[in-house]
Amino acid sequence: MNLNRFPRHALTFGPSPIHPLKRLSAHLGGKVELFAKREDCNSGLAFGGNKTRKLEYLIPEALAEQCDTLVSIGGIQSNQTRQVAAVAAHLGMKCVLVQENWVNYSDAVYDRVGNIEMSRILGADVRLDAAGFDIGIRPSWQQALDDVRRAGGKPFPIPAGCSEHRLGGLGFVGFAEEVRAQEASLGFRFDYIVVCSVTGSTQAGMVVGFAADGRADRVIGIDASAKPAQTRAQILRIAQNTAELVALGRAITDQDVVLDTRFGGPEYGLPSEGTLEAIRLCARQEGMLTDPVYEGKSMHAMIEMVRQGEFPAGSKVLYAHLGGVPALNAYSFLFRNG
Ligand code: 1AC
Repeated sequence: MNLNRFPRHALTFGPSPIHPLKRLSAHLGGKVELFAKREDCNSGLAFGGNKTRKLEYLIPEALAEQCDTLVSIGGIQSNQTRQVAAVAAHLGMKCVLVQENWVNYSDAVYDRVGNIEMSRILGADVRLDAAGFDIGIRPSWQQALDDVRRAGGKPFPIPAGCSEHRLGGLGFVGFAEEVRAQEASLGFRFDYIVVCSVTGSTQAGMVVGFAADGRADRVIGIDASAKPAQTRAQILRIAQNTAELVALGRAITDQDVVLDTRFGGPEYGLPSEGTLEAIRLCARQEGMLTDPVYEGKSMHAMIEMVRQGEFPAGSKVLYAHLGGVPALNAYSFLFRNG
């Protein structure tokens, strides 16, 4: 496998930290050791997150092609679009963001605070669109690309979550390599890696990266799309393409993709009671914040799997914290009593 032949433009601080979740592990019975790898604090660019790691491999192409405008898409409270806006500002590029109405939820200021507020402050041209949730290629985004071209600009297309981009899986192949280096200094290997999945390239990259040491199916994806068939198909397709790109040396098959569909409901962007309980428990045991759209769902899954004894005693489980917390402000009503 060869990741080094792909140019990388540094946008992160370097390896994101790994630390134990000691109080949460003890609270859940102490039979399983939980750890977190903190992509939520991987960069100084508007709080960073998993997309910043992926963009490190897309940006060299944008620069080589002399594009002047990054064009991306997500929901109103998209983390992707906030991270693209920050990277555009950092590079002195323009940014157009399509924010579709992916979530059936509206706090009074849902379209004013959190991620979207930051994108506006970062100088992006933010365009609200009424279309509902869909992780595929969207007409609104293609329209935004055409608008930039018609105005004489050169757009660089960045699909939702960077996922449908040819290079979108590379960042998280690098994540696996980084974990291996960190394991060497920690002196142990993680038995499972828990990760939230919606548009697919985060898990796809990890599946390829951990396939290199036989752990592809130890990457436990937690669906947060509540449309798991589409998410699963996208993870598999991106993983297969990424495996070829990096010359993994073996094909990725359906058996390599583990996607737990129990925790994504009731809908994309809407938390269940379990999500909310997990957010509060993790915050109160560890001082670590998660959000109702992504990380609260994967945290709920990990907690429930420990409670149900689904990880063998003695397992070391790595929770990949992908970011997402800036959306919390948009859900203030849910937390009005803590
Ligand atoms: C859905 C891509 C996604 C975001 O934050 O916009 N994770």
